[in-house]
Amino acid sequence: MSSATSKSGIAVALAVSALAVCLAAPKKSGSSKLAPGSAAKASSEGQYFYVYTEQGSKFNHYAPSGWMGDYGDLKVDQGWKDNPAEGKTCIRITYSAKRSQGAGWAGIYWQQPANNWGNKAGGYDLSKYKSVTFWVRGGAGGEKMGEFKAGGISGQMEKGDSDTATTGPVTLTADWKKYTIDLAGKDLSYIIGGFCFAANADDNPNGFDLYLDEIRYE
Ligand SMILES: [Ca+2]
Repeated sequence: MSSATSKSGIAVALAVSALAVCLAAPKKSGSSKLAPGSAAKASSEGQYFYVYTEQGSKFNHYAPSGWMGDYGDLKVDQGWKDNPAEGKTCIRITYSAKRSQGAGWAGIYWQQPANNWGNKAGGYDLSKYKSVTFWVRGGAGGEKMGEFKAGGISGQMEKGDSDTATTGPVTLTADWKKYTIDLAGKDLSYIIGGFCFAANADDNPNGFDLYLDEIRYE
């Protein structure tokens, strides 16, 4: 991810983030089984395309393999059991802000297949989905994220993402909140970078704990 790409993405997203980011109360997934013979609607698993729902779930797509910037400042636990948004586990990402690689920022791309920076075939056609949503909270509240993003890997040998959308800067709360990135009008025909977050050390000099859950295309 070049800084130029990232900054232009943030600038565009700032204009729409007020509309695109909506907050909602947590809801537990209930069974919504349809009676036999009713209209052929997707099951609760089928209507969503998950980046992450639970540790080891067969519904997970993409791998949190694309560590960027000060990757030595990051730790990832995909099976954090304390206070997930839904189910039994969420993701905890710890950022130390120690500038291990001298970049002053760090982030992670969820990729398909793992470590795909556009240098190998992969990805998914997500054209039928209208948004990507996720639950997020900070360990203390007040953590400043540079952005959360879908797509945006530019591609090297093969091809990169067909489009991108971002929240722009987000300040976290200690309580779970659901964010929605509107994907209307986006070309989602080839997405190798299903989800991404990035934050910088200047905004978070003491680092942070970041929790994510139920990252999915809807
Ligand atoms: Ca979960």
